[in-house]
Amino acid sequence: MKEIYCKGCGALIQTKDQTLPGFVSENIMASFKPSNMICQRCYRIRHYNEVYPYTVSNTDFVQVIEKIKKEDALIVKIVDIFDFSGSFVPAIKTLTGSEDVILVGNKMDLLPKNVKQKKIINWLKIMLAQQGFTVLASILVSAKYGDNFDELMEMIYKYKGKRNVYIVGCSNVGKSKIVNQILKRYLGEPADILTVSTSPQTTIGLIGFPLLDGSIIYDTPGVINKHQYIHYLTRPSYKLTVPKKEIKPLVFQLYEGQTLYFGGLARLDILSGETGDKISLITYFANTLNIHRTKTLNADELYKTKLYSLLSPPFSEAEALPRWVYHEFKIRDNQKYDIVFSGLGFVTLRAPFCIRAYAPFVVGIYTRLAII
Ligand SMILES: Nc1nc2c(ncn2[C@@H]2O[C@H](COP(=O)(O)OP(=O)(O)OP(=O)(O)O)[C@@H](O)[C@H]2O)c(=O)[nH]1
Ligand SMILES: [Mg+2]
Repeated sequence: MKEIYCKGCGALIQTKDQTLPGFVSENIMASFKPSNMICQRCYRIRHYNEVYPYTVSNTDFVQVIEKIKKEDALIVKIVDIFDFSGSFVPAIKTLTGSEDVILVGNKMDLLPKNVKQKKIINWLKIMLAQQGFTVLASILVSAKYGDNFDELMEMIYKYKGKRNVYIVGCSNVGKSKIVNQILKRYLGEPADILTVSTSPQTTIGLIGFPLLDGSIIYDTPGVINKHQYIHYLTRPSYKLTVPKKEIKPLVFQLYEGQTLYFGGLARLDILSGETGDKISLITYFANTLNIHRTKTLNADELYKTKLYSLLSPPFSEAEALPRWVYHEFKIRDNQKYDIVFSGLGFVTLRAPFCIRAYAPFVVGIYTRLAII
């Protein structure tokens, strides 16, 4: 029998195992055209917002890499602008062997409206230079609202020549949502074709669509980032940590010896501040995440007694977050920095400062020059 692939996620269609992507019943198999086949998993994600247990592995992505390596293609590398380092995957260039990369910072709708795009693009350039990574061009977009898509398409056509285009990047950065926008806006598709979800590993296989000149644009499975909180939280908890709307920054005046808790998921202690003991700090987290201020002296006791209630999510012991560790940042110049809790959010403050940032050890904590 000819192999058929799911139109929503690219998984190989099969009738044997309901627990795996690509499953359809024999009835569905008999009554749908192969080109319109949607697997049960995609159907349930789309219509019931269901989540399937996933296996955390990069095998799907590795298969894609093998294919890209064999051809001269244009790589459109997507990063989540809200979690640049967590979603950057520097190895993509070496893995694909391609020099021709366009960098797309997606989810710009989450950044506060007063932030200048030019500033973020400049910041991206500095980040790329630090990674020793060169790109043909960079752009910010919002796949949710279609912002800057005309410019993105112009860029793609300008640089691709006759080549195929691969949309690649970390899982959950919005690759499929970007391709859906392209299909709707420029290729006459009436509705969203590709399955999109808040859970990682939604897209399983390569899914290609012809562009106007006959070359193919491919959605691809994402690279799994094991440092995301999603692997430790239930879905309701995780949803509270993911920003869905423009982030409202909060300003805190903190003193030496004060602590902020970000739900029960991360913590920041002020050891010493900019002008002696006081520090002005701005937080950028999902508006649904509760931020609680306390004295550092009381912080451990508060965590013991109020985790799952005042300090939540998580909401129960079932959401067993791995052991916490802290990183101490002592910066002496007078530039503005972000302290980033990968996949959760960041705080901005001006040096000099000495702070401790805590999170479960699997979560990346790092500092960078302030993005905003
Ligand atoms: N706010 C906002 N959310 C977005 C945007 N683009 C994607 N998302 C959300 O991000 C989540 C992941 O989107 P997908 O398109 O499934 O991501 P993906 O990169 O294809 O993920 P995989 O298929 O798992 O590799 C979904 O909840 C989307 O609704 C955007 O521009 N803005
Ligand atoms: Mg996808």
